[in-house]
Amino acid sequence: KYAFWETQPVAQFTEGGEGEEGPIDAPKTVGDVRAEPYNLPDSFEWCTCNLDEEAVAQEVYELLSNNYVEDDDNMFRFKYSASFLKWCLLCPGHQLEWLVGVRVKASRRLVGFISAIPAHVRVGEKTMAMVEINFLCVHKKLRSKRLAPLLIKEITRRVNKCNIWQAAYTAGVLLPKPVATCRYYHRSLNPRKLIDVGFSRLAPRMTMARTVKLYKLPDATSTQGLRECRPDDAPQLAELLNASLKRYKLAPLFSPEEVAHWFQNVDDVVNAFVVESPDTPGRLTDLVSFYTLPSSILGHPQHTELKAAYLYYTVATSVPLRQLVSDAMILAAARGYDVFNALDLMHNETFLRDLKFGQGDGQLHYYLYNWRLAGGCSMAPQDVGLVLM
Ligand code: NHW
Ligand code: EN5
Repeated sequence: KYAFWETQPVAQFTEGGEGEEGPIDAPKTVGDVRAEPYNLPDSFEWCTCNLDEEAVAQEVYELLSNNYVEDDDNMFRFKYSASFLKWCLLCPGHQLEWLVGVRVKASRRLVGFISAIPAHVRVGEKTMAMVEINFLCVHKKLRSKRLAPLLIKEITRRVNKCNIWQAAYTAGVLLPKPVATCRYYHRSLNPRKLIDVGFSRLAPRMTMARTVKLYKLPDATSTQGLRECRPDDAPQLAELLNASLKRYKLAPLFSPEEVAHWFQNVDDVVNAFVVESPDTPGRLTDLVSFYTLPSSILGHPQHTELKAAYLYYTVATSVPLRQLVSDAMILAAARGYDVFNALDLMHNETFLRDLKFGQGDGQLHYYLYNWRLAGGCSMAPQDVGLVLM
């Protein structure tokens, strides 16, 4: 069990409460890090995926569209758009050598990928320069050949070369050892389609007409002063957001430049809305944001794509969080989304029931690389203030 993960500096299932909070590996320097890439099987080669090149962005998009994460019943597969991948991976401070690909030598075909982006993440009292790892993918035809451990070791090497020793990542699968485990919740916006494609079911003793009525939303939002976030909001929004994230045990810290990047309005990629105080023009009091992640509907005769919004970061100071999220759902419904998703982290428990979210069948485990929590303990979903794409 876990032949690879047992060799890595991650908390193990077997350990008791002995460890101190802190790094798991003995401290190293950049000079200690292996200079050469890890050896791949003979027919493969490493590459750096420059997503600034449209053709390369398209290759990564196609690899993921055909081979990335599916639900437990293989009915849906995440379909991150090329523009989403560029937004996500070409963020402030990005390093092209952290967009690692594996190609077949003979054909140059891209068959593997993993990414890292820089972030400052606080765990308890300690804020560290880390990376966030995402989009690990091996082509379906090349599964179970131990390519994933090579991708992980190679990106670790490239990140260590930049003097970064910790990482955060999430996965639906159980690995040693989660720092937290969250649940997905789903709010139907287009119940007829969701039922048609098997994403949800008609509840017992409910008709389609009653279901459609149950999930119907108003046309207009209710929060006074709610407007699209603008680039010049970034400095004040960074203050507001960082202050709000202090409440959690695991949370990022955003620079104004990062806020300007992550909280933009780009159609079908990300949407961010702020509340500008109706009393004090220019003063920002609240934030609500969501990102767009469609899924392919596998093997359905009519429908091919599910359009999902995922709740991203929120800050509620002048109105209840439930009202901000309700307005975000109204805006998403008007923009043609089929479903609005959220995790049970941060303070999301305070609105899930009232806003008619239902628990999904998926989990999301949070992990840290080379960092142990005090006593090997994990935290509750409500202690998590970090959202990864
Ligand atoms: S989670 C989404 C991951 N991607 C997918 O699920 C896509 C569909 N699946 C695949 O493409 C978000 C393949 O099944 C993958 C595994 C590539 C997943 N994380 O090559 P082998 C992320 O991207 C372990 C980590 O034979 P395969 C986060 C597995 O337990 N490890 O399998 C990524 C086993 O190890 P074990 C995973 O099916 C975080 C080994 O891989 C994993 O052909 C990465 C088997 O390898 C997963 N999701 O390929 C870690 N799934 O110990 C970052 C399986 O059990 C760490 N495995 O023998 C930090 C690095 C940076 C540090 C910097 C300081
Ligand atoms: C790393 N950044 O399982 C991400 N999704 O619940 C990688 N279920 O959509 C980690 N199975 O419950 C990703 N409908 C881990 C998640 C992988 C994808 C996944 C789950 C999350 C999901 C849906 C569809 C299930 C289809 C059958 C689901 C029920 C919704 C229903 C709506 C009405 C009220 C009750 C619930």
